[in-house]
Amino acid sequence: MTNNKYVLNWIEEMAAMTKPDKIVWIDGTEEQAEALRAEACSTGEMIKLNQELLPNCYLHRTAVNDVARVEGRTYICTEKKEDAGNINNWMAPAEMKEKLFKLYRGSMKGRTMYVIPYSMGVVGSDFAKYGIELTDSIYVVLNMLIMTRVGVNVLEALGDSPDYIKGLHARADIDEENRYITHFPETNEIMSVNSGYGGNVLLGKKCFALRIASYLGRKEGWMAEHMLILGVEYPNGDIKYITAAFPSACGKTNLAMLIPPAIYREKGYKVWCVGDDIAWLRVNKEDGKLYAVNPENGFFGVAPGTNEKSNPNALHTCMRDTIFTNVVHNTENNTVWWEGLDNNPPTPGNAIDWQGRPWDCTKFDKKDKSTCGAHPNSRFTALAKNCPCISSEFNSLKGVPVSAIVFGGRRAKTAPLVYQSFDWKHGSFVGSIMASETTAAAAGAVGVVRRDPMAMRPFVGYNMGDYWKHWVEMGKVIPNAPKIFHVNWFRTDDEGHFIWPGFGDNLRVLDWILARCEDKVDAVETAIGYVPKAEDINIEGLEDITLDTIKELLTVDKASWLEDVQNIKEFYALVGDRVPAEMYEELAALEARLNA
Ligand code: GTP
Ligand code: SPV
Ligand code: MN
Repeated sequence: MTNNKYVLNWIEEMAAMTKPDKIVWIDGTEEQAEALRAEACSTGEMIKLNQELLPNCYLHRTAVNDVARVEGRTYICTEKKEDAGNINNWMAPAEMKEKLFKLYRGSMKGRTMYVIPYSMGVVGSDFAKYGIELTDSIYVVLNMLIMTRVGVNVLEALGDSPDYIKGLHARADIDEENRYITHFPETNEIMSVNSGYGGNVLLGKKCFALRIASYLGRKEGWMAEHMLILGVEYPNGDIKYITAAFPSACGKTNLAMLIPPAIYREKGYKVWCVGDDIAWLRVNKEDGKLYAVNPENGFFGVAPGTNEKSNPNALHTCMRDTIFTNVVHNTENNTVWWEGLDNNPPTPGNAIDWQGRPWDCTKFDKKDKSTCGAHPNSRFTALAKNCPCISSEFNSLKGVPVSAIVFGGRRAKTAPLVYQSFDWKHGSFVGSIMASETTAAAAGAVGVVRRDPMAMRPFVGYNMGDYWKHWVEMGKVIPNAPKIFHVNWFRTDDEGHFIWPGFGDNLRVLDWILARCEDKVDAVETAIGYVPKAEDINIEGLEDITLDTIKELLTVDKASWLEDVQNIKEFYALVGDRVPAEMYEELAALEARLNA
């Protein structure tokens, strides 16, 4: 399919090491995809679901030990350790490759190596970057066909150039002790072994579009961020765009596809989704604004909790052309189910859980995750073009102009519903001090507060301190920079219930944010930033939420913030000596304001 010698030589080398029985090039045609689906079904790798209810939908179960990203086994391999920084795991490239090559050697014997030429971004656009993933997994091929733009046209666009990201994935033995997700940003390489799960193996996503791309962005003067992109359409037809960075499983997909509350819908408000996970941002020379594109082609969304009320758009998106991973199989009608879909789980005898065992929904206990039918990090892989609210700018070559950047985390206390930073530098600081309770999206304990700067802690492909410096520097070259905000949908009351209704009602907060961007509404200056006047958050039509609730949600408790400041100091010390001076200035200023 190509004469590019950089591509051909590399594939030859990788095949000589992994020893596949054959090599198949993925051309992006429907015929080839269909043949692969049939093959995967014949071996049990995938299950074809009810084609009347769920046309072109399939179910896949991963190994029980392989259900989420593994941050402890994710490495940034730069020549110098300082360039990866203290937040990343590091190993010297030569040492890591020696270790990996042993695991790869002969690992594809008896198997097929698939060659996937793919593009992150619209093929041929200024934003686009190309990659080739070699994998021995049909599941990976079929997911990449949804999540990225795959095909011969990518190779045509690449031509004779060596400028592509090399990705090698082998399932090997799915051995968690020898699982490695490794990145070589200095040589544009990604190597993944012993996993078959999502972010570990769909190398275009977190590995390329965030870890490698963040490194390239710094080198080339742009940004790769863990952000959704949405457009709010006003009754007069104006559309304003917002990007938002929340940690994994903290609400990006939900916010990106939100349906406005009735009182907004009746007035004519609409929300359009441009992306739900990753944004690539560049300064536009003509108007000096920051423009965003979503480099992906689909959604790899969290299934549990997705329902007709919380996220109808996501639900409709995954009613066709979708691969479900680790959800419940309803064998009565050959469909799928997950916790929080509806109140009708498949009855005992008709249900297979995510581990492939018979599942008894009557034994379900909210407090015991082991009784779940679907894994808490079970996912759907669905095409963006099937989303009812996909933006008409989804395939735009130049992207959409960003009015506001929103950071957010899962904080039971401390962080108010929303606040605005004083300026870009302070906004970068606000991003750097983000914290959130951990979720099931990564292996490890759930519900522990940890600092997750810009929601990028697991995804920055270089030194975190240098990344913050890049943020500060970008502010100086964006003449019409977006305003920066912070939100928290997850404050809880004394019984641990979320106070704010969230989901569609989050538009009420976005409405205030955009009004601030247009200088249409006042705010109260506090130690941490500008907070809304309670009466400026529209609560019309909300049951149970009064002006007092909003006041409570907006309180800034100085004592808990001062506690946070101590924790931030420790975190900055951990990040190390490349934390930019600007961040320490902001931290000192925050502490002084809190003590004033
Ligand atoms: P990744 O795909 O892992 O990056 O996750 P994400 O940030 O896209 O998170 P997603 O939108 O899938 O939401 C994850 C979980 O948060 C789901 O269980 C949602 O039901 C829940 N959630 C999302 N938005 C809200 C909200 O506004 N309020 C509350 N209380 N929960 C929410
Ligand atoms: C995340 O964990 O942020 C995800 C899922 O979006 S994964 O692709 O597995 O990283
Ligand atoms: Mn994500």
